[in-house]
Amino acid sequence: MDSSVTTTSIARGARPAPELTVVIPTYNERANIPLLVERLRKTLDGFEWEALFVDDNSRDGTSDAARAIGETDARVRCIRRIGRRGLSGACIEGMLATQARYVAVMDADLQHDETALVAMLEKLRSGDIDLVVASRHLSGGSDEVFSALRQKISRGSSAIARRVLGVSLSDPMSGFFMIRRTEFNALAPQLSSQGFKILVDIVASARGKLRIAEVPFVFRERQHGESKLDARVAIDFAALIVAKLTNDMVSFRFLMFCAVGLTGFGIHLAFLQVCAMQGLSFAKAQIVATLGAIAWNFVLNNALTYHDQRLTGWPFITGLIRFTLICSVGALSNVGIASWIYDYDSDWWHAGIAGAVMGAVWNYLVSSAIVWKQR
Ligand SMILES: Nc1nc2c(ncn2[C@@H]2O[C@H](COP(=O)(O)OP(=O)(O)OP(=O)(O)O)[C@@H](O)[C@H]2O)c(=O)[nH]1
Ligand SMILES: [Mg+2]
Repeated sequence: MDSSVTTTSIARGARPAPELTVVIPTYNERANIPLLVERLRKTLDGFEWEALFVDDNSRDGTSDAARAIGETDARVRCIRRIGRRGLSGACIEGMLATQARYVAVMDADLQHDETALVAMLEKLRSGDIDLVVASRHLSGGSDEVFSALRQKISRGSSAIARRVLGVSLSDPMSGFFMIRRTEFNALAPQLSSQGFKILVDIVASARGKLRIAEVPFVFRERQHGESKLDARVAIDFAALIVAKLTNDMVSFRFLMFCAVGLTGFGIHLAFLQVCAMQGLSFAKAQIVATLGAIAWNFVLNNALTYHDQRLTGWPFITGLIRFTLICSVGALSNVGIASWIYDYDSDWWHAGIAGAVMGAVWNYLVSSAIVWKQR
């Protein structure tokens, strides 16, 4: 054989990619890391696999724990993300960072029964399946460790996902699944990095093109650390539904920004009322009310609309100043555009609404680029 062909096609010392990468998003899961790796070693003995932790700069040293294991076992790797938070984004980043033929996603807290990985892998190896979901709601599976309330919420949101998005899975809220890397790579540009429900997003974005199978698993108690689930997950889920229903045309963030803007309008009127009662001139009252409403909008947008990028400390102050400047320009453009339209169409409402929409779009686009830009 030609030696140049040999060296270029199979470089010396080359190690082929593993067959399976298990992507494990983590946030403050240090104590669970060695336990999980040990269980993966046992379960996946005889397979070519790797574990890829994607850690959002946990304060408890989760990434150090993963790397310490990786020093002696190169099958354990870690991506440390700085300045970013979010479960879906972490999963996507991990899944895009592998050459393995199959990619699984599972939680770090030992709630996902790792032994299901083998059944999942076998289904994908058969060649007829693109995605295997580990389900708590198939016969043989269960989520009995959940409180009655959480079971209800989980089942309710599953029903919404099935009905509204046409996702025909017994457990679309599962965070435990395995997919062919090529299929995932094709879908990745359509996925939202915000939110907690990556599986729903993958299945809804594929629009029936994925061949899907399910395997049962029993959901276990969290071993160490705390749950990161909070009320925000409901907002993220609503965001996902809106985005998928509108073909990604309408961003939920924008709707949220507008909803906050409407509450700001109410605050503006309330300020005017208080200033009038204090005997201020209209011009002064208008300035106070505008600044009050802008500050209100900033605080609410920071807490809700941009929860995943919320500013604290000094960046909060500079963000407020920037937001005030941006909204002042937005208010001027609102008046300018409304007056310009009024010259052509003397309907107050048409001109007023067009001005308000332009102001809102300006405020949204510019503030998301300048105030809450991804760090
Ligand atoms: N990288 C990253 N991982 C996260 C983030 N939020 C949660 N995780 C991880 O995602 C997995 C699931 O989070 P959990 O808090 O256990 O959520 P859950 O299993 O739905 O809820 P519980 O049943 O209450 O534990 C865990 O491995 C977390 O460490 C995040 O913002 N970034
Ligand atoms: Mg958990």
